Amino acid sequence: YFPRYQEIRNFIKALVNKRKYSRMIKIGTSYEGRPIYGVEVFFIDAGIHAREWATHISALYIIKNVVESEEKFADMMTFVIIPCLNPDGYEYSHTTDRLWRKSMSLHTTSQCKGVDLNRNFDSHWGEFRSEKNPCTEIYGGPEPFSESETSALRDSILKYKPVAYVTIHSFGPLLLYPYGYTKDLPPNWRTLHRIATKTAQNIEKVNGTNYVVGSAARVLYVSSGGSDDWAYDEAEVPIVYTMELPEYEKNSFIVPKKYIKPLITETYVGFATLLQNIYEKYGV
Ligand code: 0X9
Ligand code: ZN
Repeated sequence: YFPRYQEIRNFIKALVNKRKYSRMIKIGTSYEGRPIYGVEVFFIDAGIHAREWATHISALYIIKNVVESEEKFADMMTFVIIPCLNPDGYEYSHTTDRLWRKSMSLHTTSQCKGVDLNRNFDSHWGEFRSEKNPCTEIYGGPEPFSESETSALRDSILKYKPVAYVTIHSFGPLLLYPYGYTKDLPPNWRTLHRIATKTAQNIEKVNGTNYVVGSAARVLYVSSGGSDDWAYDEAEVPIVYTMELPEYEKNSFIVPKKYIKPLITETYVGFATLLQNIYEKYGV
């Protein structure tokens, strides 16, 4: 099932209490005042877009496995996993509008709420597939980092300087590396492509899901202001992916309950493959 935000909070609190090495961190506060939590345990976020419910549960499953595993994950790397970057939007998608995408902030005299958090980062902000009209689904906000949620993520990435940043979205299945704002490829795209291809192969072994690998702008569309491009260009994180989890009904964010287990299982295998490859390349 799909937990409400309070349940997400209780779940990770109970998990981290079991282990000495992991603790819960608060990276900031949402517009409506909800604390945004992560577990300090590679840097992953989920739920930038409220309605993408496949993402929150996948991140929770990764947290659970990392914390409970007998493998010495914690010795390999420090993890920051944020299961719900947009708690206000997530709650709203439960209570009021299942297909809500944005944050819940109100900036203008307009009645329309919400900013598309994945258009609000300071990377070619407002240039492509981003709207100035607050009533649209892809409103980029009044200025870059106008949102508490995106600022919290920015500050946290700058603080932890992760070697890898994965942002989980839906739907795909796609494993995308920068750039989103241009069809040009980034300097280390061969490495990014190789690791992504291995990851896709391992995921396919689980349930046969076929991830398509490539740059966001080439495989999906050109859009700017995304967290991935900002992390790569501005925060200089060398390994960056946007993972678009599979769709289970055509063009839908709805995940029928019977697919939850196969989904979180294969996503975890993807995470483990990425981790292994990143560790081999950058681990100490
Ligand atoms: O448009 C987006 O923000 C992402 N797709 S979604 O359907 N989940 O909304 C894709 C973002 C890919 N990255 C960049 N364009 N930077
Ligand atoms: Zn998304």
